[in-house]
Amino acid sequence: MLIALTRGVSPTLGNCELQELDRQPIDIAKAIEQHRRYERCLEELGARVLALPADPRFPDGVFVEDPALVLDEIAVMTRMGAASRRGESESIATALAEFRSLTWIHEPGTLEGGDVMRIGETLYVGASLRTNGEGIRQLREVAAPFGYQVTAVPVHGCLHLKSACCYLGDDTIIANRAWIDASVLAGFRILNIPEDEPRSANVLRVGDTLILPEAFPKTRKLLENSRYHVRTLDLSELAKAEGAVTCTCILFESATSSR
Ligand code: CIR
Repeated sequence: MLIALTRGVSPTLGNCELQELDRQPIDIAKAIEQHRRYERCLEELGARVLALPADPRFPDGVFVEDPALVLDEIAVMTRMGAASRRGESESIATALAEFRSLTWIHEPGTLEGGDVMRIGETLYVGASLRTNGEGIRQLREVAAPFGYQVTAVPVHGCLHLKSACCYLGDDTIIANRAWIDASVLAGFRILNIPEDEPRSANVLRVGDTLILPEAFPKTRKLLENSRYHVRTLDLSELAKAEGAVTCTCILFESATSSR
């Protein structure tokens, strides 16, 4: 069964970490409603939503993608580059321990789940301000016994690798080439996002559907013209916290599998 692990929106979301954006007031009630619709969308697409309660201690707790990377065989608990967020890991670890054995990234390594784009047995990992070389090295070490290769991708001008590119399946990646050197992705078909929608490369595939914020109509058209089935959601308040569609859940099959 496909599980989507989520966490409710913290009432303190307005104090979130920000890297590339200026702070704007966030309407918490609206953020909660938008997040609820996001969870409903995941359910409609066939996922069982496992929702952790909001935790006022952690403004960014809703962005559950960053504290963990769930592979088919194990879960890697990351050590987030944003120190204010590290306390989020405990409850995520407890939830994931029901499904996978856990392994942890240790100091001085840092790694955030938003920096990891998995394509088959390759983990592309953003070398960003949140993920350092030691975090990438440790991930390579823990993932290698299960047959994964790790390829580092320098990221500039955005928060995470998956702010710059996401895998859509069928050897296709949607990307903002201004933020990554796309030469490491040679061999894939690259869909270039429209220049005036630079934050639209963060797209979440669930089954055969792509979820995209409704703020990106040109990107929607691009995807639909490429024959993808797209669902859009209003995520305006989470976007002010530098979040988008992949960062707000961890999607994984409940059973472990070895490949
Ligand atoms: C942060 O800066 O950590 C949060 N405000 C946003 C995290 C978004 N995470 C993601 O895209 N994977």
